[in-house]
Amino acid sequence: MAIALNSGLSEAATSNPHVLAWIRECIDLCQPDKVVWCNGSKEERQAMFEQGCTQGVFIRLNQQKWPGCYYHRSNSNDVARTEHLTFICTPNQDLVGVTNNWMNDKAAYAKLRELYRGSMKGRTMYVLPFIMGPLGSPLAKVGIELTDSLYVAASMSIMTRMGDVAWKQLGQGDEFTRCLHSLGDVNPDRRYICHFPLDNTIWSFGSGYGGNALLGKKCLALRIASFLGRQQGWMAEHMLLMGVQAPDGEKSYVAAAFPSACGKTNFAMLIPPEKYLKQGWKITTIGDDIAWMWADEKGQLRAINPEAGYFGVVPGTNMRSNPNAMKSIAKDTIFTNVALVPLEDGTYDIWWEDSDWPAPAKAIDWQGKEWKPGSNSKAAHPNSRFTAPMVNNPVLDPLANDPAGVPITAIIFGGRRSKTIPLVSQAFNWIHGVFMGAMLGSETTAAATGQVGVVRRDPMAMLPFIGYNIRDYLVHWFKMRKKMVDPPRIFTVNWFRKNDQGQFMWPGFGENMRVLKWIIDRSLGRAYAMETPLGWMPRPQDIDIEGLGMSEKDIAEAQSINLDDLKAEIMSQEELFLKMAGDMPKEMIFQRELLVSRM
Ligand code: GTP
Ligand code: SPV
Ligand code: MN
Repeated sequence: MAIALNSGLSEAATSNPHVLAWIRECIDLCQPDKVVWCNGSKEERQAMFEQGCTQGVFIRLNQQKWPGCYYHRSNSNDVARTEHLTFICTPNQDLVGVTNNWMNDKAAYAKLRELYRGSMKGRTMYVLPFIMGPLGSPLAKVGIELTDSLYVAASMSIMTRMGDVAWKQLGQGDEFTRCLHSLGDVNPDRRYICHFPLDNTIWSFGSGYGGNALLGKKCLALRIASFLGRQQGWMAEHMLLMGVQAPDGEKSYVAAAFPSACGKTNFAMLIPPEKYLKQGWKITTIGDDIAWMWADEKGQLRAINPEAGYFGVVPGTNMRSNPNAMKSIAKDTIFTNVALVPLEDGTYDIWWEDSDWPAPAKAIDWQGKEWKPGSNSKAAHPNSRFTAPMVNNPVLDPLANDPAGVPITAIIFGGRRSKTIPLVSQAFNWIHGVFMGAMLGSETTAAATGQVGVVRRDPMAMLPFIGYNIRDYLVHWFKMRKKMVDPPRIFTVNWFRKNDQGQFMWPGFGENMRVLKWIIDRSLGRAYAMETPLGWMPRPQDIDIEGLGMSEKDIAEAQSINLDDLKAEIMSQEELFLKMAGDMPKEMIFQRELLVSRM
């Protein structure tokens, strides 16, 4: 990091005229005191932490317990994605469809320009050149983020491949996503997350929170990328990617879309039950949040993870639920909005609900207020997050950096549904699978502001992330089928179904391996299933329950379909049909009819 004061472009790390012209414009608009060109090195990140500690952006954690780890507290009005302040900006509204907030692009530029004007006075502008995707991948994309947040700069250097690699891939070309970010005064009334897909541009103002501010993530790798993917014939999805290795060495790769805070990170790092470990089963992680997928020249769907780190939910993470996540966050990690625990030697520990440690006698909560056990509030924000480099993950898949990606055997959709939706079912075919994904419903979580726990339709777990018209998005899913010879089998799971006593009917986490095994076996044509209105489902005896502590009857209950509940579900699916009205692809209408006939 060029810490030395320098204004503007004298220390530019590139001679690319498009980059220089754009940065010059942004400097003129935002008027930072200085400009720092970042290279993404570990030394640079360390320098950012040091500087952040003196500026109050970071707090150094106890380095014996948390080596290389730092704490950051964001503004308490700024702790989750703000979907109502997120816009797709185009000349006409039809490009963005009925599920996105739209602004006319010219109007949006004009409005935000006034906010950016002088917003970096007295601040530093960090220039962050990054690549989304493994180096050399046909899908890898260059982005450059300009930000006045040291937290964003340090986080992006964990979450992306940053530095010279990006300048090299870009060369003298113009193909990069222009990402402009300013904290402004972190006022929700002046907060806008604007995407200009036609200009490959993102303007984010007034928020320092992850998905709103780390612009390589949801903004580029999902909203802009999904738009580009549709034009170029590939897919950007809100999916984890995992490897499943059988005892005989056979390796399968699975992609799974669950809405925000519905279990992707946990599933991607799953540790199989004892019995499976003894047999030699092994799960490895490619990615925990985003997948880019394309069909190769043989008609095989392949996927890469565009990210290089994990921005994961902290509460609930512990050695029982997710030991691999605990190991991933043991060093070189940023913790945002968990509770701080002052230690006697003047250093800080951290704590969160459902962690491995008993609640501390005294802590400072995510809002900076004193907290004691019995305080009527959470110490850590339910959407507090870790930012950890993926190289920390003990089960990182050897192909995680492979530019050729991994071949996908199965695609899984899953929501958080306390009622109605069974543990697992398989689509009859690709078109039915797309319908299943499009009808995905899930109870809202703390990952976005707004009410928590209400069921909403979240097509492919992409509702907040489709960067264009959902009509065209669904058609794109159907079209992708034509590029594939033997498409992945498609499944729906629900780890979150509850009984009448309000307890989870399925233990989840590592035990999800048992369902995953059936999914792999089905995909490879070697497991039994019975036909139901929802699709193919395992009989209770088709799910391995040895050592699980559940009976076949319990499985049957977790799998049961209540016709009245299902009718209500189908009625609530109608909502999306009405919303899309004449825009709903005919495949979807037919699938709905078929579902009703199967009832
Ligand atoms: P984002 O990062 O927001 O996209 O979330 P995610 O999909 O990666 O979700 P994550 O794995 O962080 O899990 C979110 C919450 O779901 C945590 O509180 C977990 O404890 C809980 N969870 C994850 N897997 C399971 C499961 O199999 N069963 C149950 N009951 N809870 C789970
Ligand atoms: C999500 O909300 O799906 C996340 C966290 O993965 S964020 O990066 O904020 O989008
Ligand atoms: Mn996510």
